[in-house]
Amino acid sequence: MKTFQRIAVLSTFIFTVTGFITSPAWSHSIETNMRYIQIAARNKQDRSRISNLGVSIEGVRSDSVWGFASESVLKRVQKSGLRILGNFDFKTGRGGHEGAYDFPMKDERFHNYAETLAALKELQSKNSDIVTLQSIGKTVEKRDIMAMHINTTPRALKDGFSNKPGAIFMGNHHAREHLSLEVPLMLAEYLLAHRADAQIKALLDSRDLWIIPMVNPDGAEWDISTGSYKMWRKNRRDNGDGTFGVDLNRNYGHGWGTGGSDKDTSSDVYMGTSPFSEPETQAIRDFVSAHLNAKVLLSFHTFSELVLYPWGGKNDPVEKIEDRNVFIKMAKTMSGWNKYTPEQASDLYIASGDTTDWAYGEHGIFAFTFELSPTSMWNGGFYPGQKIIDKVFSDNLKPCLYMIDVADDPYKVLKNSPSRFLKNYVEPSDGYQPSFETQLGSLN
Ligand code: 0X9
Ligand code: ZN
Repeated sequence: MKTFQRIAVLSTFIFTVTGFITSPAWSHSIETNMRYIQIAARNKQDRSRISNLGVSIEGVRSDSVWGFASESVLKRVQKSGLRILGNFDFKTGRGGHEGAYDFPMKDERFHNYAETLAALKELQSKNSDIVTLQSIGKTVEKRDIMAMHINTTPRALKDGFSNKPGAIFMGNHHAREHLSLEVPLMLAEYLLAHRADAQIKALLDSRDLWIIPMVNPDGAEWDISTGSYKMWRKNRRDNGDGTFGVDLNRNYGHGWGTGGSDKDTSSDVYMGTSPFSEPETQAIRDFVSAHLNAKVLLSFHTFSELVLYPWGGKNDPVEKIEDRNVFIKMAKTMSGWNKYTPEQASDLYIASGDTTDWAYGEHGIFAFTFELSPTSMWNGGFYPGQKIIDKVFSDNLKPCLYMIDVADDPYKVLKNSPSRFLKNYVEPSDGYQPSFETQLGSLN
């Protein structure tokens, strides 16, 4: 496009969409203090109200709008009581913490930090008899790392501790792996939406569940901070040498720094200055160490469609044969549902300092990494688009329920010990058979 055409088109665009036609200061406003803000809005009445306050609405989503606001318009919106979800400095690309950033419109179903908090809060308030939310620590940039606790015993819920067998699910250690947040969040939604169904009720009644969907909110927000993805992986530690970020999945303290991680601060697999140097991994360490009723743990990552188990930091197989057999049996069983490839993590590549090596190595927790869909970079890689979300969740629902089911005694997967959640359970001939194959068959 020729320059003059570009100017003509641009000014038509600005005059049309910003509503500053009558304002002599419009260009000045845009140059200086114009904010690009996101405001909660569910219907056209909400949108009209926002527009009447002087916001030029540029993007409409099902739950919110994005638009430009000058300083004075912003003040008006703040006074109005409308919920501001994002507040973005259009000129510098920098925003305040909460919800300053967002996904491109085509991926609006993905949850940014503010939306994740809102979704968790909504689930909690609708199920306040069995759900609490707590911050398990702050990130480098002082965001809360939120954990959802689901437990049907009021006392356990109040204390934050339980003697029921526990299962821990987490996501989004790596910033750009946004799908790894959606799956545990949807798991929470699913469990709570089906809490009255006999089998889910039996699981909820007898287990202590923790869901930490967003371990690395700083990184995830950074990845979406400009409206186009940055391919960011690490947290947002200022390394003090012009580089940023530590790879949280190289920062755990079991076999830290013994391979597949880097001392070079600019590396995407930078291990940090010491084991657990990062507040995010400290938060997970302290949380898990305080909840050793947890017998299983699942850390979601993307992508490649894999079910991985320790060790990841060395080639040796898990030394205790019984444990090794549990890992293999569980991995194979879960792969039967999601059709991913089960393997020891180091078969993929050696990487020391990951979550699952630490959880198993320090606490004997049967800890798995799932590398969710897609299969490859050519099929979307880290940014496969929102269309994939529902399928990936339904592929992984049964594996998640199975993890919860076996949390009472993971060794039962090696025995002829039927799940007590099964109504029409048929004694298997060859070890533990997961209870959900027939019970939840209709979910597919
Ligand atoms: O490298 C990682 O941290 C994980 N893959 S990802 O593409 N999501 O970054 C895999 C971790 C598996 N563990 C080991 N191979 N140790
Ligand atoms: Zn990852």
